[in-house]
Amino acid sequence: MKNNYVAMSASRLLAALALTLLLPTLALAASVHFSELTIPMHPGSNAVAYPTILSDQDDSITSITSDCCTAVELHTHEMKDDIMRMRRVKQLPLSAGTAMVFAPGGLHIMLIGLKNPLTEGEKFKLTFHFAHAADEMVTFTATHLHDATDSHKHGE
Ligand SMILES: [Cu+2]
Repeated sequence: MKNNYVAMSASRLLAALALTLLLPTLALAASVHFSELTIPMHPGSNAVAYPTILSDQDDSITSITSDCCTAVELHTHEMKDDIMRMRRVKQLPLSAGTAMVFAPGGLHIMLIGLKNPLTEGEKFKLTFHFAHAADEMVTFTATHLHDATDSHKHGE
């Protein structure tokens, strides 16, 4: 049992090392990197995604398209008259080397009018369009979140 654990740690260390060695290569291969590609399970006909996006160059996201729903919009939140409201962001600037972090209560991608109800493990292909970089098709997966920290309302 103990030996097993040690062996697993060693292979994890090797995997981490391999990833570190690979990263510079990946950075050259693509100019925009995406992570946190999950869509929290959510009742209703809308869904949200909170990716992290890192661009190698100054750029901006001009639109996002998908055939999974009626529309895909970039939203942020702002306080107005003590009420938190969603505001649509038409164009999202990305600074070279600075990760754009989407998060509940802040920036989010909204999938409006899902064609089918959200099911766990379902894949969503979203195509990001940029001012400079080439279009990037990214796959998100619907995932059940165990902590209910998302108090964000996405009805209607
Ligand atoms: Cu929203």
